[in-house]
Amino acid sequence: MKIKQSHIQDTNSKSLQSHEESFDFLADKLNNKGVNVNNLIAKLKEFQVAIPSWALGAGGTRFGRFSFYGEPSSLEQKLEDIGLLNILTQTAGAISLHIPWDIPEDYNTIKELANSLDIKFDAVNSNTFQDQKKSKESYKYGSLSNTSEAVRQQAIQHNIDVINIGKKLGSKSLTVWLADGSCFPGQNNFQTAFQNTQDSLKSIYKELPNDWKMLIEYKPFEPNFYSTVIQDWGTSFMLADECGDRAFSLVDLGHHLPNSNIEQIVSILMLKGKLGGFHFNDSKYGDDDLTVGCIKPYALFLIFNELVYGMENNTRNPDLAWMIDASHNIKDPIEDLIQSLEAIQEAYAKALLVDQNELKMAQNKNDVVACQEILQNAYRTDVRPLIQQARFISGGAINPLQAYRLLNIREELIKERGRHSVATGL
Ligand code: AOS
Ligand code: ZN
Ligand code: ZN
Repeated sequence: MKIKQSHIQDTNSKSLQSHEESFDFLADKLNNKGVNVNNLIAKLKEFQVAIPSWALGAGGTRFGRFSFYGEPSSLEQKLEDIGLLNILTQTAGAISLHIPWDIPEDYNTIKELANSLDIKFDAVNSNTFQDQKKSKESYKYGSLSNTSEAVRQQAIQHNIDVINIGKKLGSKSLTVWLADGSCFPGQNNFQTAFQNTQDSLKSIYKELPNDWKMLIEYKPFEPNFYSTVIQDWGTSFMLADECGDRAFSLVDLGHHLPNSNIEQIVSILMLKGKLGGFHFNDSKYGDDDLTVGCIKPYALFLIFNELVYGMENNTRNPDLAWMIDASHNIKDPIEDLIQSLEAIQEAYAKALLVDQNELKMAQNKNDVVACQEILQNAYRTDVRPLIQQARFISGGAINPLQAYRLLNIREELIKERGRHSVATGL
């Protein structure tokens, strides 16, 4: 299914007048405060978030999965869904492929399709957390950390294969998320598991093209519930540092123990030039993979405040690979992604409103109350008209969720794909 520009314009015409009124009101207020609104909008327009190839179908838990009608059942259809999301939001201009769930059958067709939809190939993700049918060795007791050399070699080779697939598509980074760890005390020697992982990552890094990055994701628990080899940002940092200049840490918002100060982690990684990637989601208990901003929007804003500061001040930190890593157990995946993209942009826009000079002055005077006011004034600003304006002038929908429903997109997808199509993924 394709949405025509005229369809978007039709839906926009319904809300254009009220949008213009709210935008003009906010722009005037911000201009009076000395904010350069055009700059802000240009930054919002530029900000693109990759959609993982496993996020277009219904998610699930270990208790089951409720499928969603009209799911994409091929990589082509997944790209088409991201194309729809991108034309509505103008912020989803990239796909992050998962290997082996989404290996292209015909590279040229996939590249041409992505090109026609204005979608780039972001990081490619390896999978050594599941056994594949044809695999000789099993990852039951770990992959890159395994005590068996043969298992480690298989996992290393898989990562190299993933790099080679990414090279054919124009990706420039490999994301490694390792499920390795142990379920019971005594099961693993922590030092051996760490050392094996370090050596395996170095072997993969050796095969990394010069213009590529390796992103090392950390996570405290799940699927292992006693220990995880790459459990936290410090471990990921050590491993990346040992591998070399093109290896970085990747922060997934759901991969922290309750009450961790994620904004501080982000800040220090950027200071050291070692933050390479970011997975967005929200959570209440663990790695819940909920819609971005649905539980802790203020925490997200504080994280963005550090990201904005880092992007402006830590010039040796590379451009970040942004990705949504959420699941949509009971929602229409496309609607959920629209909500996540909106929350990301909101947090980003609010962080851009923080007057960093004023904040620094208040910090230097130890004026704690003023510091809090500066942050909270930015957070309490309703920035939605700015985001809508950025989308509108890029050709997107003023209100993407409303447009998605008015254009009956899910109904059309069900007509095309039926009610029982199933997407590959978790
Ligand atoms: C797992 O918890 C991680 O968040 C991964 O980033 C990702 O969801 C997984 O690698 C799927 O490929
Ligand atoms: Zn993740
Ligand atoms: Zn996760």
